[in-house]
Formats: sequence, C-alpha cells, structure tokens
Amino acid sequence: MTKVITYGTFDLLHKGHVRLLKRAKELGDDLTVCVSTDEFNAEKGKKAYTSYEDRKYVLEAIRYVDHVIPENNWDQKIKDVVDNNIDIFVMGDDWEGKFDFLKDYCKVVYLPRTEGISTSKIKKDLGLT
Ligand code: C2G
Repeated sequence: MTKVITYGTFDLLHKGHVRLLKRAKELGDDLTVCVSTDEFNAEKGKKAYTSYEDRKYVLEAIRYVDHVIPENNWDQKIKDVVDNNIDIFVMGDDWEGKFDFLKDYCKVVYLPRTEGISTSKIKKDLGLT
C-alpha cells in the first residue's frame, strides 16, 4: 500500500484544496491529511474562519481523504512520515523546495496550485477582510 500525506489549513474548503487532495490520492492508495490546529494557525499568522474540528469534519467527508490528524507545529513532519510509514509527501508548489529535507524519509512531490482561487480571495471578494 502506498501511503501519501499532505498538510494544510483547508479553511473554507474550495476547488483548489479538493484538486490538491484528489491528485495527492492519485499518487497512492491511502491519504492522510494533517490539518493545522487553531493554535498552530495562530503561529502561522493565519486565522481560519472555521475551527479545527469543523475543518477536520469537512475533510473527513472528502472521498479522497482516508485519515485526518492534527498539525500542531512546523517540526512534526519527519515523525509523522516515520510513524505513519508514509511513502509520499505532497504539497502545492507554493511550498516548492521548503520540505526537501523530507527526501531522506519519503518521496517529496510539489503539485501545481489551482490558479484563481484561494481562501484569502474568497474572504476578500466577500468583503470579510
Ligand atoms: N492549494 C492549491 N491550490 C489553491 C489553494 C491551495 O493547490 N488554489 C494547496 C496548497 O498549496 C496546500 C493545500 O492546498 O498544499 C492547503 O492549502 P492551505 O490550507 O493554504 O495550507 P497552508 O496554509 O499553505 O499550510 O505545514 C504546511 C502548512 O500547514 C501548509
């Protein structure tokens, strides 16, 4: 079984997120999504509209997602990859190169982002920011 992992906030889930999840799952048989907790989002300088629990609930309903676990800090990725026997780490290419240190533990794949959509654009277009 080829196990894939990806990380993110996944606030106000949109097509860009779902396309990332779809393509990540297509690289293997099992996809774990590591979702930033509200506390870690604060560390990332992000304030998600929906809580960790609600973002987890939504992601668990996505057909491509098999497991959802919390992302509490920047430093847990190696342990997550090792402890979960992950074969492939996937992120959108806005993170290109940032996680290459994981190449010692698994395959690292950066996928093209979906243009024209983002949570911050949604919030801006709705006059929320
Ligand atoms: N994404 C995408 N296309 C978009 C928007 C997002 O492919 N139009 C991808 C991002 O590249 C990322 C994933 O969807 O791989 C989740 O995006 P965010 O929720 O914005 O995640 P981020 O805040 O970048 O958190 O430790 C890593 C961080 O937790 C990543």
